Amino acid sequence: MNYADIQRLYQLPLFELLKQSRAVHEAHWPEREVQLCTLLSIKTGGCSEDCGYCAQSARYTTGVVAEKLMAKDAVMEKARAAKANGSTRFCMGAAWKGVREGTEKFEQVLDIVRDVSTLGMEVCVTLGELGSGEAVKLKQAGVTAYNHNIDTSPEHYPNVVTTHTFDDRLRTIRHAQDAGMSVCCGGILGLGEGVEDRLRMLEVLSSFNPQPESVPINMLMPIKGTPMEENAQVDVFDLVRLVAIARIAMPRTKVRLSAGRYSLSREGQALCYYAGANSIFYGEKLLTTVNPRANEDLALLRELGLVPQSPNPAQAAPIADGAKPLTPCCAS
Ligand code: SAM
Ligand code: DTB
Ligand code: SF4
Repeated sequence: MNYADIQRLYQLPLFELLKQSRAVHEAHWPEREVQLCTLLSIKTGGCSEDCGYCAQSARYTTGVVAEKLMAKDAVMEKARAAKANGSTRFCMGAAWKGVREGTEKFEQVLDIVRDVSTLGMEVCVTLGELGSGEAVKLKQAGVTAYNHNIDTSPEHYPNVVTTHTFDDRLRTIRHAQDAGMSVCCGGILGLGEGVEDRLRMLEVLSSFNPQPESVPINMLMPIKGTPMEENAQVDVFDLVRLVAIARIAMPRTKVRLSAGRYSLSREGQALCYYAGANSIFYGEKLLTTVNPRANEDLALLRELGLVPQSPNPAQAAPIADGAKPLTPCCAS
């Protein structure tokens, strides 16, 4: 969807926007289902990158202590618990700039993925930059989705991160898609961006071919010690509008309420579900920060008449539309 159309949606009276997003949601999704995804940080802290929002960058003193890659048995224990608690997706995050074939750490990750993929959940990893070879290996090991966010607009990105570029992010996304993985790609609200950056971010995401299988919408968790610790909180109606526009611009994409849900009221979350959000990170910890308690999330879903999605591990990655250009991957 182009910028002008997205902007027109943004300018609609809120209830008119919600009417449209609800109609798109009802036409494409089982109305009551919400996917529960569990996150696990398998390698925490000590990251070389300078992402201005991140607790795990080694450039800032945030109180996060750098740890080694978790052992496979410990990861499997968490993955089994996630499944037992009703999650249908297990997402493993690592605080790395990226991974390279032939390194010990990459082989260890592949080994972990092979085992986790036997449990019958969707397997998502977020490991930073990938080349085409790494993407193929991850797919073969059993990864169903790769999470790599564009985080904001291309114009605002250099104000947030200087150690890699927006084009680097696009390149990794293309490698993941070319290898046949689904792509989970979204962003963060609250990075000091303007409305136009938020809408540009949705324009870029919706221009992907294929569109992302899922779009996480994070609100900044302000981390003490980072350059963004004092950023203003995101307004709930801005979040709801963004969710609604994402639903309309990417009808078949799961829209995942991500970081920042801890500070959203139950009513705020209900509006997001109504607007088209159909997935959440579930469990009381994200990577390093807090998330609502599982029993509170389940209680809210019950109260709203929503139900956790049933497992669907065989889900195929979205297919590109042959008549359109593929996800942009920049010059080189
Ligand atoms: N290093 C990998 C990368 O950058 O893609 C994977 C881990 S990174 C922590 C994954 C995503 O978490 C980021 O792209 C960002 O969208 C989100 N994130 C990290 N810190 C956050 C924060 N303080 N508030 C909200 N979202 C955050
Ligand atoms: C995403 O978009 N959000 C998740 C997941 N993908 C990896 C991570 C949120 C992290 C929030 C900050 C933290 O816990 O450190
Ligand atoms: Fe590193 Fe990812 Fe955090 Fe950036 S967002 S500092 S790449 S862990």
